Amino acid sequence: MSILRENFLWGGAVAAHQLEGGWDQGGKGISVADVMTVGAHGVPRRITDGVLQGENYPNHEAIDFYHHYKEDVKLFADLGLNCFRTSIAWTRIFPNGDEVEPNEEGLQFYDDLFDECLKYGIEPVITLSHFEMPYHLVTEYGGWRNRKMIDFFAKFARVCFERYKDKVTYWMTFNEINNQANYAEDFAPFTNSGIKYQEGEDREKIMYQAAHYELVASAQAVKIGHEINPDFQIGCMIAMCPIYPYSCDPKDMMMSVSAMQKRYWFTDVHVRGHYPSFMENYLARKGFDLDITEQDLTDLTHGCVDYIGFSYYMSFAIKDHDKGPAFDYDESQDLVKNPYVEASDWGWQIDPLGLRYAMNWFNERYELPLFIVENGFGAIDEIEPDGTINDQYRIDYLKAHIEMMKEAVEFDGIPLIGYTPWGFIDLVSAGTGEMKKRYGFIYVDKDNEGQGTLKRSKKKSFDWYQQVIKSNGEEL
Ligand code: BGP
Repeated sequence: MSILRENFLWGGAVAAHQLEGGWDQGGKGISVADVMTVGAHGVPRRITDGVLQGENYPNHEAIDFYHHYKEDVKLFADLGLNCFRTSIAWTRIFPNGDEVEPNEEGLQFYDDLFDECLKYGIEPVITLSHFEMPYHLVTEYGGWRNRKMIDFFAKFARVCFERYKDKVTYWMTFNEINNQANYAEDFAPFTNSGIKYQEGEDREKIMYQAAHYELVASAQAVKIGHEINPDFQIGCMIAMCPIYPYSCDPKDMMMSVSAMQKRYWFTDVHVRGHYPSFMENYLARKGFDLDITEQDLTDLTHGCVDYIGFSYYMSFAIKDHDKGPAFDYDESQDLVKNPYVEASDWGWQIDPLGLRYAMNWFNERYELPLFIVENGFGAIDEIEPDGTINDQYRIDYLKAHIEMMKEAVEFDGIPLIGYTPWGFIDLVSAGTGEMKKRYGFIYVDKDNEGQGTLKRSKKKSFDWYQQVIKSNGEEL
């Protein structure tokens, strides 16, 4: 008997702009992802003023899933997946974002893709907005700093829900909506909200305004979705990196509470339909006079999510730096290295037990079903002379995390819907824009310079994950 439920969703996760390619095909418009720079090792990506990157720009072709999806879905079936998490590129449906009518060719592409999945018993799990809003909405409206975005998003959501109402049950509104809490850097806010900051602007205030509009848009989408199909399960998607206190000094402990509030209040609004008290006080204390209407507050109460989707890659630790009673969290100053865990080549602190901790944190706070929609190990894979890829490090990482996920179910009684490891087929990294940081069980022959045959092959982890699924998580 498996610890996990009978119909547990075993899948893999990707996002449209990181694997589809075909960036200018089928009537697709330009998205923010098409105009980002490629970051180097350890250097985050930057935004541009709409400069389309060079011919070999990784996500323009990506792994060309747009043309290879039939052969790929067949491989996914061979792997044994019963679900496939991807996103719908907003720019395939509304190329500019503000059109009256959607683009039929884009809608048809996802119809065909979902049909192909369903043919093999693979259920599509869909994120509506995964770091790729139409770039036109940025230049014309300033992205999510503009209230008009709510209507554009709600319309996009309605069109998708209506079109795919019989093919998709599990949806998510905004990928890692809380990433933009890291407003100091350019990458996270831009990808999430299409916001480019001007010199001298109060970034934090703008971020909270944008986040508010997104949360209202998400709530409206949830309501629309439930009206279209009451069986829909519509979740939020939170980037979860638990922030531990560095020590048992009460000040570190309180700092950790405060930091968790500042990063995860988005979940409070998604789940409970209203702002938590600490956030109301914080906004007032800062003097942020946001555009929040009575109607917005009503909308929030009518659009609570059905489950919590989250990504989990790493944990953080935090130290109080004599902040006084406010414990205002500043990521760049207050996060410290955790001496108890190792880090990946990209400095991501590897902490399997943190997954069980995170699941407990969500469960105690919200008592909603959880769905682990991203988890994985980014590494540079070496090809052996015989062509094989022996990615034991990836297996080790995932095995350790699945063990903790099972403990959370077995010992803590946490309701868990499924598990979809990130980038199970190699794709373009979101954080760096490169190909060389790989997560896949399926290797794709393409390098950082955009060269390669695009041939797919199985890594060692492919057979391992196949066995994990077959045994419903018993054989790790
Ligand atoms: C998450 C994103 C994904 C993804 C993943 C890995 O934050 O939702 O889009 O790419 O992280 O990150 P990276 O690609 O930077 O290694």
